[in-house]
Amino acid sequence: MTQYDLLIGDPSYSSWSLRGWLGFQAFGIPTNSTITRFYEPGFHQDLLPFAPAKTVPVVRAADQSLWTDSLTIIEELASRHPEAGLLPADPVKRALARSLMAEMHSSFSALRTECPMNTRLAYEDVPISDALAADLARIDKLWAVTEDSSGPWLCGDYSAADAFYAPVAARIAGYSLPVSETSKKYVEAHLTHLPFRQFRALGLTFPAQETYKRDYAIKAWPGPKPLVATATSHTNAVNEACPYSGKAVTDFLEMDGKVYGFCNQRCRDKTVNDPAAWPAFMALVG
Ligand SMILES: N[C@@H](CCC(=O)N[C@@H](CS)C(=O)NCC(=O)O)C(=O)O
Repeated sequence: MTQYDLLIGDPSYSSWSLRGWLGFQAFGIPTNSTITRFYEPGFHQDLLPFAPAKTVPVVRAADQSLWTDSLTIIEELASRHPEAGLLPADPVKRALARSLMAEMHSSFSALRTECPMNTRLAYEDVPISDALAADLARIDKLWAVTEDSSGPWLCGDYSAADAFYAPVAARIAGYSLPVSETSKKYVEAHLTHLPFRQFRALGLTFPAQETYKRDYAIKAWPGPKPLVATATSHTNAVNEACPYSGKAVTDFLEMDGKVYGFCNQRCRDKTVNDPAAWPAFMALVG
């Protein structure tokens, strides 16, 4: 039994949900996640068990505490699971991580409004307003800390600060926004980060919502090109148990001439969308 029930919005569009979801997924903390969709009648119904929350992400913990904001989710997880490494152990880096998260939480309104997250599509030739240019200049300044870091991340190892900036990276990639070479490398690190790819692959299992589409020239998504896999009606799978749940297989995909089974359609489809994003599936492929 998981200790946490997490409700998130559509993974293609819900940037705050990406932050909350990464707090669990990128740090190996199990959760029972449910996805709800905006602009659909079920949204308010799905929120009821989390009352009085009115936005996602939101968590109900086994102790019945309610975490109604992505910053609260990250801070609660960091307090309850210090071993998971959401925040750096080093006090100087931890203060930096917290400062970066707080600034993300309270700033960048031009970027948020003008470039809503949409990981289904990438655009080019997007107009840059003065306010957006100012947000991007500030982001370049903040992300310059990666020049002193041993790896690609903001505070040493991947931390909650990086989870917080994942949707910013998705927007910069998706709208081809002009940033420094250092920032480009940081965006690239997010695009290849497996939990980020998993969230995107999960989003692609839902139908697109037109309201998020913008009228700019479309280009290919700039992340790694997924391996080629297709859903199939063939049932001669190499595995009897689903790589994710261990349950009996009912839905199938074909890759490199072999058939693999899953215990439900969504898990099959998220794997079709980016097979290499899912280590449990790739372990089966060998
Ligand atoms: N500050 C909140 C913002 C949450 C938020 O605005 N979530 C959006 C989805 S990305 C939402 O639930 N919108 C639905 C609504 O406002 O009705 C957080 O960090 O979690």
